[in-house]
Parts: sequence; C-alpha cells; structure tokens
Amino acid sequence: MNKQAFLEKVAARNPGQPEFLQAVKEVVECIWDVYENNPIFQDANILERLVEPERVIMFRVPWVSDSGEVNVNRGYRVEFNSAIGPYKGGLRFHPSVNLSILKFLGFEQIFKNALTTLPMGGGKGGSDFNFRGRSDGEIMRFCQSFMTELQRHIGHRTDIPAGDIGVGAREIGYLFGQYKRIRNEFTGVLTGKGLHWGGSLVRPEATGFGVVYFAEEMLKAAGDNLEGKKVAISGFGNVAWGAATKVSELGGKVVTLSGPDGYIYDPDGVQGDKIEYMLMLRASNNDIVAPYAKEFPNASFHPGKRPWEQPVDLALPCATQNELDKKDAEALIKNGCKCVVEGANMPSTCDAVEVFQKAKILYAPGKAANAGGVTTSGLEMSQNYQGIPWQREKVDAELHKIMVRIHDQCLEYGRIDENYTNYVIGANVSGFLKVARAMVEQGVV
Ligand code: NDP
Ligand code: 2IT
Repeated sequence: MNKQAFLEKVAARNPGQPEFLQAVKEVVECIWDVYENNPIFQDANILERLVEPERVIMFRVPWVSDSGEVNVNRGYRVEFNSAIGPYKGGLRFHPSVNLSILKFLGFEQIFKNALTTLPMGGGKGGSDFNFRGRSDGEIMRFCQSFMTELQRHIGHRTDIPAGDIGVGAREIGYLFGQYKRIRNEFTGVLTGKGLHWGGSLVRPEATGFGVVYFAEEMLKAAGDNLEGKKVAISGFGNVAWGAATKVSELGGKVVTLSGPDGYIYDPDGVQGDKIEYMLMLRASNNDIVAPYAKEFPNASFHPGKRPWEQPVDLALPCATQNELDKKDAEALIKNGCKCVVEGANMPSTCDAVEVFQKAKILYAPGKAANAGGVTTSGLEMSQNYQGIPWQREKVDAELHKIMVRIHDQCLEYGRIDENYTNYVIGANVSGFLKVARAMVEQGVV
C-alpha cells in the first residue's frame, strides 16, 4: 500500500474524526520513508495496528446538580498503545471533548511518551463536562460519578490517568478519593496528586517548565538564548502559568496571555504578582482574561483576538488544538518571530506548520516540547512505586535532563543540514522507532 492509499483507508475507517486524522497524517508523512525501508515493520503491519486503539471505553456519567436536576455527560478512556508501558495520559473535561479529540490526543501521547524514555504507553480520556458556572460540590459529584465507572478499567500497573484541560489538582483529588473508596487501595493510580498524598514536587509547573527548557535548547543549538526576548503566550491555564514563570526566571519577558474572550498585551511583562493574579483568575471558574487589564492599567485587552498579531521573538501556544492558523503564522513571521514552541497539543494547523517550515524558523511540535508534564508524571510514578518522595531539586534536574535528551533525539533524526532541524520529523521518527520495535518484538497482539 502506498502512503496515499494508507491515509485514505484510515480516513474511511474513522469518519467524522478530523482531529484524529490530522494527527495521523502528520505522523505518517514524517515516518513513511522509515516505514518503507523497514520490511520488518511492514511484515508486522505496524502502521495499521498503530492507528487502531487497543481499547476505547465510552460510558454514561450521570450526576445531580445543586438544584436537584439530573445531568448526563459522556465519559471516555482511549487506551491507545501499551507497547512500551501501561497506558498513560491525561483526562480532559471540556464541552468540546469528543472521540476524535481524545483519539488525536491519545495517538500523540504514544510518541510523546516514547520520547521521554520512561516506560509509559499512550492513552487519553475525559468528558464533555463544562465546569464553567458549576459549584465545587457539583464538580465533586461529577468527578465521583466519572470515577465510579472508570475505576474498573484503570490501575497503577494498567492505566494511569492525569490532568489536562479542565482537570487540575482539585479534580484529581476528587477522582482519587472515589477510586480509593471503591477499590479500597492506596496506589499511584493517578498522577498530579496532592503533595501530601503521593504527588510529586514540580508536577504542577512541569509542562510549562519543560516547554521553556526545550525552547532554551533550541535557541542554544542556534547560538542564542532567552535573555531579553519578548514572548507571546496563549491560554492562562496550567501550562501557560508554568511557561510564564520559567520564561521570566530565565530573563525573557512574557507580553501576552489569552482566554476564550481575547488576549492581554502587557508591555511590562507578566511576572511576579501578576502570575499569582493569573492563577486567581483561573481558579475563579470564570475563564476570562479581560479583568487583568483593569487590575494592571498598563496592559491592554484585545477582545476576540489572538496574541499572534503582536511583534515578538518567541511564541508559545499553550491553550488548545488548532488555535494558531496560517494567517496567524504569517503574521508572526512578518513581525520577526524566530521561534515557535508548542505547549498545547497540536495548537498549530497543518497550514501554519507549513508556513513555519518554509520560513525555516525554529519550530517544535507539542509532542516533543510539552513532554515535561508527562515526564514528571512518570517521575511521580517512580516515587509512588518506591514509596519515597524526591526532593524538588532532584525532580527538576531529572525533568531538565529528559527535556535535553528529547531535544537531542530531535536533532539526531530531524537534522536536515548545519543550519536547519525539522523538529517534527525528529520527534515523530524517534518516537515511532521505539514503539514500532517494541511492537515487533512482542508479536501480533
Ligand atoms: P487548562 O484547563 O489549565 O487551561 C486551558 C486553557 O486553554 C484555558 O485558558 C482554556 O480556556 C483554553 N481553552 C481550552 N479549550 C479551548 C478551546 N476549545 N478554545 C479556546 N480556548 C480553549 O489546561 P492546560 O493548561 O492543562 O492545557 C493546555 C494545553 O496544554 C492543552 O492543549 C493540553 O492538552 C496541553 N497539555 C497539558 C499538559 C498538562 O500537564 N496539563 C501536558 C501537556 C500538554 P477555556 O477552558 O475557557 O476554553
Ligand atoms: O498531554 C499531556 O501530556 C498531558 N496532559 C499530561 C499527561 C500525564 O499523564 O501527565
């Protein structure tokens, strides 16, 4: 089968799943030559097996609101690939969640987790639950109902979920409590846990820190650094917060944040107290950034717009998939942006990626650059298995080391010439080779 026929077959088997097909296409485009040159992979039909999740679980999540109304949401867990370890990946609670989005995220997670070099397979789950306007009690009851079903499918050696959009420390707490109650066992079945009950230091900030460690390596390889750089960040959630914190620590200046209502431009930089304020805004369950400009009058609010229209040196998209399109990419390049590093999963559309690659700027895909979150989840698992918590410095040093190693892998497989590295090829080929070899060695399962 040639590449086109393969992609057509996947499209025909997965109708109505555009995000999943987008993620598959990107990987297949990058690894096809490697696949064609490895008859062992073809004999084992690795690619067709790889795009088929090992298991997809879908379930009803009924819960009662404060006013006594009975609500029904849909819950999912996509257990995509366990060739190199137990299924591992986050849970997303957002009204936009559907099977296509969770399959794209689960598929990406396979390669991302392989890049970390830790023993973790790929999975993802979540629900179309909308936390906006919900009380704490409602969020708790929803999480309990969700876990009442999910608990029979997961386990600390089987499938270890974590957070993602809409799932942070609070939700992980409620989910863990319900798991423990039903199963009557205290294990590291979830990561991102509270510090006093099995969580790891640095996990909350790990994704954002990792993005910036990765950006630092990219700049270093190009003979540059973060000092004095102007940085645009989108989102104002967990990943955006960690990234903003680390950028300002390393001498860069974050000038934008964004929410579904628009973006903030702050010429003085988002740092110090402003980062605390950002956390407060997020915790309010209101999900808007507009109040920032009232609190800090030097900042301006741009309703309905995206931050990519600002002249910056670096762009770190940290909100969600397909939030940066061709026009945004062209605007960034026109305004002199030299480096785009993805904190979110698949935030750039295919057309936008093409613009970056044609312009030959430094561009890194989420599956390499945002792997710091799941890396630190892997370190949390190690601590749970050992029964001993590690010091902050040790976790941060391991995270840093692994981000540097992921960067090295991208160079090894994606270096085109002295002056240009295709990080998309580097990440996909390196991740694919590990998983494909493990699948061959384990036979047809
Ligand atoms: P949070 O829920 O903390 O923040 C997400 C941010 O993105 C919010 O500002 C949110 O606002 C916005 N957002 C979410 N969905 C949409 C949408 N459909 N359209 C526009 N804006 C949206 O999530 P995280 O910071 O944890 O996650 C951000 C990104 O990083 C995601 O792509 C996630 O998959 C990825 N990621 C997260 C990791 C983690 O460890 N948490 C690890 C690696 C990657 P609103 O909800 O109002 O839309
Ligand atoms: O997309 C991701 O890598 C995450 N949401 C983190 C997954 C995890 O298991 O820590």
